[in-house]
Amino acid sequence: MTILNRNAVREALKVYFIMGSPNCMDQPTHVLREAIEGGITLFQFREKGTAALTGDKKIELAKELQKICREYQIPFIINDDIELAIALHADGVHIGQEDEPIEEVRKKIGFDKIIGVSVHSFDEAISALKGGADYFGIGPVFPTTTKADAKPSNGTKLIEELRARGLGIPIVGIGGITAENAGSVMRAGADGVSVITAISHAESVIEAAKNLSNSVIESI
Ligand code: FQP
Ligand code: MG
Repeated sequence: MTILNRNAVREALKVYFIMGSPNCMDQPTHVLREAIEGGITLFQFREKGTAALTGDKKIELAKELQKICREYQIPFIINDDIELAIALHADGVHIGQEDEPIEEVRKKIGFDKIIGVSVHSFDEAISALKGGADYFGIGPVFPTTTKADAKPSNGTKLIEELRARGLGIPIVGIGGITAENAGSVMRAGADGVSVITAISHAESVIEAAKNLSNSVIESI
């Protein structure tokens, strides 16, 4: 667990936007600015999939997006790439079950950074908690086509189970979330919702972020 305030992490998770260049219909820097103007509260740089940038180009884009986040004081999280997160002094990393073990990641990035972990079961949740996770990403709550290796959607069952069993860790739902169904994820016990497509593929990124943000706020 970081030395950062758990409730600050909880607050930041409300409207969590994830993207990389393959998700954007416009320049990623422009998409991020619009999403922030629309009310996102946290950003994850996930440069993955077909035509993803690598090497210096990936680093360059990460720096540009981080600069925008700093300008607006939105925490900047990096998906998977621990070395990049360390090099850029990112605010944290997000890791899944197939990524580096959380204990190793914590040793590398230190206690002043956020570590988010994808969990799909009660057992994975307990292991991640023991490893000092700062938040869980739980999904896919609804069907998604964004991630080729996504597991079948399981609704909000696991979120409800973890809350029923007394876990207070910040939780964000992910997978197929829209302004229409975000309320149900929040009512299941999540602290926020995470999206790629609902914002990045919207005709108006700013309006999409506003709509999602309004749904989340109205559900609290
Ligand atoms: N939850 C979240 C968050 N972010 C993610 N990137 C994932 C889940 C998925 O490693 P993972 O993590 O299973 O797959 P990938 O590295 O392809 O994204 F909680 F932040 F919303
Ligand atoms: Mg991963």
